Amino acid sequence: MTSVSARPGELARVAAPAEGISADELKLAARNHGMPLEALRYDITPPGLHYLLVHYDIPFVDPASWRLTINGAVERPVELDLARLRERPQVTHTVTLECAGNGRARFLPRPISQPWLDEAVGTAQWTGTPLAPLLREAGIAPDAVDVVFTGQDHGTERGVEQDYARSLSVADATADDVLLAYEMNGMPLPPQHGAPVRLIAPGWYGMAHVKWLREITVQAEPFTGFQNATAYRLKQDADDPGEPVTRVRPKALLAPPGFPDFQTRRRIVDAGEVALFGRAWTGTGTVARVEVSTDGGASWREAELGEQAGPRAWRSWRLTWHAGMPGDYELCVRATDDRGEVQPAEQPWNRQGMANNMAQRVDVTVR
Ligand SMILES: Nc1nc2c(c(=O)[nH]1)N[C@H]1C(S)=C(S)[C@@H](COP(=O)(O)O)O[C@H]1N2
Ligand SMILES: [Mo]
Repeated sequence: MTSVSARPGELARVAAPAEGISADELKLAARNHGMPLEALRYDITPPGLHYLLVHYDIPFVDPASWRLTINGAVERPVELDLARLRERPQVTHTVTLECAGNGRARFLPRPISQPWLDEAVGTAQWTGTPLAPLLREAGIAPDAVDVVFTGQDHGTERGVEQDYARSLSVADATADDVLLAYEMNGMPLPPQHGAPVRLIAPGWYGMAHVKWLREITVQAEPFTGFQNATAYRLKQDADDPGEPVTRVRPKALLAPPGFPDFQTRRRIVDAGEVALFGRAWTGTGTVARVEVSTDGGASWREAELGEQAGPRAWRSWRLTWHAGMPGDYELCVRATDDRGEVQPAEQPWNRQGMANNMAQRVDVTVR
């Protein structure tokens, strides 16, 4: 793990060619769990099965003394407690969240950080109050450009001590579907998911959905904090400022068919008709198609698409596989969005292991 003596702004380390997962990475992986992929079966991810990503510690926040301040380039700064926030108009959005680092451990060489494979995803019903009317009441200054969301959690990251903070542009922060959420699946937010209040920015990768929110600052200058300027960027090398990571790229996942081998997670199915089921999502537009290959990508069959609970929620897909000859197979799944963006077979590499939406591969033995 990076030490506190790291040079501020230093890049994440990249693993040497044969370097395995270290105890430091295992510490991260044991804290930040993924969604077991069999939970793709549920429209709404049941409590505890939603993936979890916490950069520092889960802060202990007393909901009775919690306050949210809205300040900076506004005409009338606002301070709200939880009761006043709950009195405001209430809406619920069903939203699929995916960590921008999902798929990081599949890059070669492997950027060292939380080593996700495919499982950093989940879908919840988020209830809260829309942010845009609150910001309008505060009176956004005409020259404002960014809105910074700051959490209560504190730590150091690559030598930079900070409270977790991320910004959105004024336009993105005032989109109709952006919420200050205080409930998840009809219950008060659990501690690990941002209690008592978090931001929900539907369609954005996970890092934008700031948990344990304590302050919203409107700025007339672009935000240059660590999580925007350094961390969540698509970089090639140490000197590359990189492009920002923003909205979720299209992705499909297969709920694991048959049953698993304990050690390898290889799937075992009986020859004959195998019902394949999964989910697909995207942060922009809609999922137009899901395809499955059982021959290593040589040929593809189109799955049947199901319903989705909201514009930014995953949708189900299904396909019957006629598994004939016993033997080992590699199943491959890919989504295409309504603009024709297809999940790639191989993801172009980036230095911090971000936004990897290469097509999932699942090892299956037909017996
Ligand atoms: N305050 C704060 N907000 C945060 C984080 C964090 O570490 N601190 N992690 C972010 C990241 S990287 C992700 S992927 C999502 C994860 O949300 P979840 O744990 O509710 O699934 O929260 C985001 N919001
Ligand atoms: Mo994340």
